[in-house]
Amino acid sequence: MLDARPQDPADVAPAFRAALDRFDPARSALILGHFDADGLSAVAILKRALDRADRPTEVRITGKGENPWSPALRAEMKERRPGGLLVADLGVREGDVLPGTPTVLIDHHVPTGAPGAATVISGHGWTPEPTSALLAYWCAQALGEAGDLLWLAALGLIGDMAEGAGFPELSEAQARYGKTALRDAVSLVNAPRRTAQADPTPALALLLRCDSPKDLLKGGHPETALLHEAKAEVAAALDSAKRVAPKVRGDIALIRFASPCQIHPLIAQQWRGRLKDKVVLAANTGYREGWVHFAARTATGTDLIRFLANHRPSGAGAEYGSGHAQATGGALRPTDWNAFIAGLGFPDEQVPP
Ligand SMILES: [Mn+2]
Repeated sequence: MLDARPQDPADVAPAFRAALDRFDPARSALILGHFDADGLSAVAILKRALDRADRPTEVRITGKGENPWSPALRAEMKERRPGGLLVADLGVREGDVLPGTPTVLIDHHVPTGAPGAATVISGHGWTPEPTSALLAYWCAQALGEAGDLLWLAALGLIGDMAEGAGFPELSEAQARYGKTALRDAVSLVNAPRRTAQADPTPALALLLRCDSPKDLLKGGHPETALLHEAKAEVAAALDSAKRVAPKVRGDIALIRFASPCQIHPLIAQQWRGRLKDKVVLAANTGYREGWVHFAARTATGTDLIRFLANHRPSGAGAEYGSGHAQATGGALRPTDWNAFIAGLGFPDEQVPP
């Protein structure tokens, strides 16, 4: 089959335009997005661009442990009967998200399957690799002038650590809006999704309403205070998890703790710098009832997606081992966690089923 997916930035707007033309104009398009800075910024760009083009939209941000390919979310989407689906920063997985509904996947993670009839706008494998928000910004240009949304694309790039990647869009945004303001805005927008409640609503509201990072930080919006509270909650959780000593066996370092906050990626990232010759696993048994969530990072160059595939327990689902070769993780039921961690040489790290 002809692979018409965009191969460089200039291909993105035409591909997006062609996909939108297949949407049912009589019904709202549903925009789904990941709850981090890159995902939320991508959603805000798409919604603002579609609003201006007088195309009706609804937004659904995924919460803790949710993904569009799960039966629960699929049932919810089916109920909404959207005229089309825009799915941002949530991966490219096997099968149609909602069979029969025109779908665009805007993403940059390693694809884990063929997503049926969806239009795929993925920056995965490009050099440099655009994040979802930058791809969304290029998509928005298919609908008209979008220059005022550039700061949102920059938030996504900074949020996903693509600051040094060399995108001219980022340099331009930094010159226009200030490096510090952009970074501070990312830090605030990223905070709510890491809290126990994981409610991204105030962050998204600001991204939809503000006209610059300074407006977001200092515009007197009530949501800004909520983001500061979220940041304080996460900082406190991080503070106690930081004191947990890693257990090292062979090439693997395990840091295990229990917190309702999504701090396992931060802990893994932190130890990655200190244990440079290890695969670092940060496991959180308190994030979601009935699951062990973990983040994997390494400075060794090991392909972690392959590493996890080699150690995949039988019951692992779509939430296991996707993401990026150097930044991945997963969520496992206790039985699967127990098999997984024993297989890695930590039989004493089992959790009660
Ligand atoms: Mn992203």
